[in-house]
Amino acid sequence: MKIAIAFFLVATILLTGCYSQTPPATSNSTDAINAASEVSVEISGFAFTPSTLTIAKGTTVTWTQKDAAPHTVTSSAFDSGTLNAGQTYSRTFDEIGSFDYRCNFHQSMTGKIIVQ
Ligand SMILES: [Cu+2]
Repeated sequence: MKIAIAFFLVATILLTGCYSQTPPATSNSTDAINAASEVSVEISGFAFTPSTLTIAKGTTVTWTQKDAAPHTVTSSAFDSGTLNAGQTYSRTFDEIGSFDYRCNFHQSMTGKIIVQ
């Protein structure tokens, strides 16, 4: 009987070890995309953070303006208008594609939304 119990314990430990070493099947395919249904981009220090954002179709992105200077979120497909400190702009991306955007006032401020 002791041998049976010992065998059971060893088998359990071996099985547990195997499972813990198996990586999740989706680890490689999902790390680049933000899978949340609502994602935030911060505008501060004259930059968009993150500057490149990959999202799923149907995701709403909200930009929050934290600089004292006014900024815009502007592309050929959308335009926030002037955002002063504390203001936000949201857009839901229902189309697959790549959207480059910039601030109308500061040419160095650029960002990109990739919709998959
Ligand atoms: Cu700006």
